[in-house]
Amino acid sequence: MTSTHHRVIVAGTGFAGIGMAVRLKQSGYHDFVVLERAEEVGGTWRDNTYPGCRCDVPSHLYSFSFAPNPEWSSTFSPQPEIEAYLQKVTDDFGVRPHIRFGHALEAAHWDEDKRIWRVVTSQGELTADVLVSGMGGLAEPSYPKMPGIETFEGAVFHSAEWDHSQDLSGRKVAVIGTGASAIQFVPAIQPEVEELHLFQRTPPWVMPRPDRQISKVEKAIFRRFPLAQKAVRGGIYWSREALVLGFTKAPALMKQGQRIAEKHLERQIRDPELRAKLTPDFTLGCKRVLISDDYYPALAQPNVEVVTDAIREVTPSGVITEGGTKHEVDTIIYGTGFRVTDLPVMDMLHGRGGQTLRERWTAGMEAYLGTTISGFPNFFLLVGPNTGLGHSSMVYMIESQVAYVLDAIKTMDRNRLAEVDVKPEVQSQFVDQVRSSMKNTVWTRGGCVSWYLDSQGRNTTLWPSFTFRFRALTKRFEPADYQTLPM
Ligand code: N01
Repeated sequence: MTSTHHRVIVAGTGFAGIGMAVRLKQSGYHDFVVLERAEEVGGTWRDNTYPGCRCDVPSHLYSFSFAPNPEWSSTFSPQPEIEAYLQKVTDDFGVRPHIRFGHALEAAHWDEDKRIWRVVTSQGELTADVLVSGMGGLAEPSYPKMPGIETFEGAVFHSAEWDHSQDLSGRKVAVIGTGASAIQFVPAIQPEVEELHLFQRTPPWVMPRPDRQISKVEKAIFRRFPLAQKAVRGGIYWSREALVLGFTKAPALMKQGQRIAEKHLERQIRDPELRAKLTPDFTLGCKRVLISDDYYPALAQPNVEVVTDAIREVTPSGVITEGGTKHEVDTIIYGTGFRVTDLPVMDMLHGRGGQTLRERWTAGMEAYLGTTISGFPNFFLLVGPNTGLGHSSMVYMIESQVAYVLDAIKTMDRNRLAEVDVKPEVQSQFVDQVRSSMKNTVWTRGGCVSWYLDSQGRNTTLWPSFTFRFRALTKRFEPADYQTLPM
């Protein structure tokens, strides 16, 4: 009979879950399972299949350090390539046999007596000494609440759940939202739809996209000389780290960036009225800076209308704005982002005394090093609070966290520890430092409301400093930071 108890359970198979699984296996751990609710790996890169979906971070950096890919086709890889990369890493590093597909994590309870996690999945219960969440921060689509939406008689779907059965040619489409997803799918669908009504609440800053195909010669060099690819990766990494200075310390640098974005808009949009609608009124960097060369040109096409009036209600055949204008449409597409500060895992996880993460986080999401939460022993949260980035590759942050978790598990083995629970004062001190470095940054003072902020206006999502600093902090698991209990 297969054992239902494991040393480690990892939930999710995006970059975080796969990265964790590979590093566990490489370190000689074999008694671990990875839960995946879907039937294939990939996380957000499996789910987001909207037309035009691609990465806005160069792929040489947006990949695992242990699995460089000399075959990336262009600077910013399209979604199918990234999804295929994650599948290949899964197979190349032999972690597929550890994955339980079709197993959705539904709840996890800390068993104080046995000092194990009781994990309830859609296929039954499993237990583990250590639980690692790799369920992601951009996994659950966020739907806006619009009066009357249930009466709409046409097709409705979200960018993260694209309905490929819908043929959009000749359709009258309402797109709601103008974030990173919408600016990619709007130019992709604009040529085929009859009318596109783009409902914009806040115009984003859009920079030119310096994309290009990677030549056969370059690929051959990367294959033959992995160090060359490493050097390119290093170059991209350091140029992006320099942006942190701009985001946090040097407004003059951000002004320079703003001028580039203004020129980009000016060059691509000739109509002053449309240009005015598309001009942001907040400081660059306050929201995620977007990159596109085809978004503005698509908006200048005659079948597109940019609607800046707020939405009042939805009727069976369209959308009515506050000003009373009715937009007759037969399809509504949400590009409204994700539940970032309202993660479903908050209700699933029950720590000491049965307390849920939501109850623990009444004063906002927080974790020591973005990874461990006092009252939730032996639990590690990848892509946790304040580990997100607006400027660089999340894979770098994930690898830092994975190394930390691995060191924690090794330390538990070495010191024969049954339980590690971060000390509340260690967590508070860390969170205080993060919060104080958030003061006077563009994210809180830039004059915008973004998904980086929670409902109280706290930035509980981004890492406010250099990523190499995060790596240094997560380099070693320090048992003195934790309340520990022996086996
Ligand atoms: O979502 P978003 P996204 N009524 O939250 C609007 C990553 N990503 O899916 O700005 C009307 O950015 C909202 O308006 P406002 C990346 O990290 C990466 O586009 O809040 N409008 C906004 O315009 C990104 O940041 C890639 O005023 C409403 C939009 O919907 C993150 O995913 C590609 C509304 C939501 O924008 C999320 O991007 C794509 C309402 N009730 C995404 N509610 C890469 O290339 C929301 N909006 C790696």
